Amino acid sequence: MPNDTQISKFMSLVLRHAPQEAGLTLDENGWADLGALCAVIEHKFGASATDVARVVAENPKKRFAIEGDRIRAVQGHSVDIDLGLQPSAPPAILYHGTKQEFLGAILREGLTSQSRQHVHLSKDVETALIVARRRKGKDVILRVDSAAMAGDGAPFFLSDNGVWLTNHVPPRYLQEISERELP
Ligand code: HQG
Repeated sequence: MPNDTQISKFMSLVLRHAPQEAGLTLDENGWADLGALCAVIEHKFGASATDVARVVAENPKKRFAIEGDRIRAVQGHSVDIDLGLQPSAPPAILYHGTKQEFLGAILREGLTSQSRQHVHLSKDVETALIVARRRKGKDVILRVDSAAMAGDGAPFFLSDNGVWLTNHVPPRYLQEISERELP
């Protein structure tokens, strides 16, 4: 029996990046047909619709949303969809967890969305550290002056699972947090 993490990873792949891997299409807001996704998952993993519902409900980061007979990922897309999020006022400070190897480029160009639709920012240092630790190498945590950015007109969006999203963070709003300040 596959574990929930394998199913969840496959769902992230399909619903954020490559719906064609499951023969699915996403609508302009990122929704896919739940029944069709469950059929693919049943075929691939031998898991039922009940298993899919459990993966969605118990996902530690609440990555997916089900509405009636449709499902979508709540953030993290590389495919061009519109989550329909309304801009909202961010906390004064946000954080971004990354790696030392990217720091030079980030301080030159700012944070850019890379392969995703948005730059992802965390509400606290602890969450940013978890994001940073997904990759090998030395962790770097950046403090983002989101109050100043918002004051200068940059839009911020809060995803349904609590990730702050924006388009680009120019270097002047970034400051590296020194190691001794980290938890
Ligand atoms: C870096 C996970 C060079 C950026 C997490 C990051 C998050 C630059 C990497 C979500 C750069 C992109 C997203 C620049 C940014 N030059 N490197 N100018 N600007 N970078 O995975 O923020 O588990 O696309 O620092 O929890 O790491 O998928 O973004 O290291 O919320 O739900 O380029 O993914 O959520 O990597 O992570 P990513 P991220 P899930």
